[in-house]
Amino acid sequence: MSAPNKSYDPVEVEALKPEEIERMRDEALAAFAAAGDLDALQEAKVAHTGGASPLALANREIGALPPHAKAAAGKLVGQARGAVNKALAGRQAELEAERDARVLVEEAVDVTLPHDRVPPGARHPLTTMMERVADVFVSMGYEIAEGPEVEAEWFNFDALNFGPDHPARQMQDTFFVQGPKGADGSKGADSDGESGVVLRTHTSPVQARALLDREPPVYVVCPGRVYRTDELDATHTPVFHQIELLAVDEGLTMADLKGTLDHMVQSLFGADMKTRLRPNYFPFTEPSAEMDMLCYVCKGESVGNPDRPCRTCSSEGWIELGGCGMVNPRVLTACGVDPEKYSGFAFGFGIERMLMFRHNVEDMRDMVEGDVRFTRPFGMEI
Ligand code: FA5
Repeated sequence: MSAPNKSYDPVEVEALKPEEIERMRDEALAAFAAAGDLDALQEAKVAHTGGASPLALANREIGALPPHAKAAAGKLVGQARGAVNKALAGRQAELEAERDARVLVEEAVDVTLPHDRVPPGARHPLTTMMERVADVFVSMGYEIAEGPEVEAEWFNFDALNFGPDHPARQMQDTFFVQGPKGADGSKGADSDGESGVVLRTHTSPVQARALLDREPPVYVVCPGRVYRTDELDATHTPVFHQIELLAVDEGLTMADLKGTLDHMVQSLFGADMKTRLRPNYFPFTEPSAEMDMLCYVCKGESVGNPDRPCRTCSSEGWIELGGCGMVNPRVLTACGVDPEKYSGFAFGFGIERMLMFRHNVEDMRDMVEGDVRFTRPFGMEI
């Protein structure tokens, strides 16, 4: 800043000469106009409006002027600074608008591009099928019951009236679980069946568990995974799923079993469906039956009709579903239920087989190989 002066004219102060102020203003306006982007404008702003800019320095000179000269000089500098700030704001708005327009173009989203390259997961159709069947019974008031897959031989066989020499107990049907080794490293009770522990071969042991856990009346549905030493082929797998139903109450008869089976197939396959029973044998039901349902595709019309063959039932009119019967009184007794007072019915069937005929799956191996090309057509139900 110049030294205080009392008498001289502001035009004699170099920085406050009108042509100097004009030059400073014009230089600022030119710098703003030349700024090509917001960064360049920011630099020009600091240079021409900041504390060390020519106009700011000129403004400081005013303080040293004699009072009579301050107003005119202040007006001159103020007008220049006003013009500079106005130009700055205008250019700022222009550059921001340009940037916004550019971003809209550069960051545009092509909504026609393929999406979901990583498809969401979904439950396996076997799980969905099993829950769909269980839901039929849950809606009738049945309770879901579960049991362990590594099961005591007693629950899997003895409680269900399998005799000690029943062929199902043999190693060619049942996976026995090796017992723990002895403390001295000796071989533990092993696959000769001595461990008394098996991978359950059916869901029927849950019947015994449910009866021991509850007081009658008992109405339970038991979905779950089971194991048998079957080879993997088009119609068998060593690990598969069953769903079991057990009802124990006073006065239950075969008619209740038949009505329940009919209700199940009607809920799953349509109102005009029905079931039929054929005599069979299971140690834990007496009498026992094999249950078939009417073929839901041809409704029996393909039988003896070569013009209308049916792939689903091989033109037999009926599809085999599983086993059923009235709970053997010996099972009730083994589970602490009085067979004089209570009776019950039970049935069980394979979910894989149901998925096969319901969806025309020709090879059970497709269900276990985990290829999404098999599961995808079932939809992405979660
Ligand atoms: C039983 O397992 C009885 N526990 C069913 C039962 C329950 C009868 C309650 C009476 C009362 P079975 O061994 O037939 O029965 O098997 C039932 C179903 O499991 C068969 O109809 C079939 O659909 C399915 N299944 C059996 N073995 C296999 C296998 N290796 N792979 C796929 N499904 C199988």
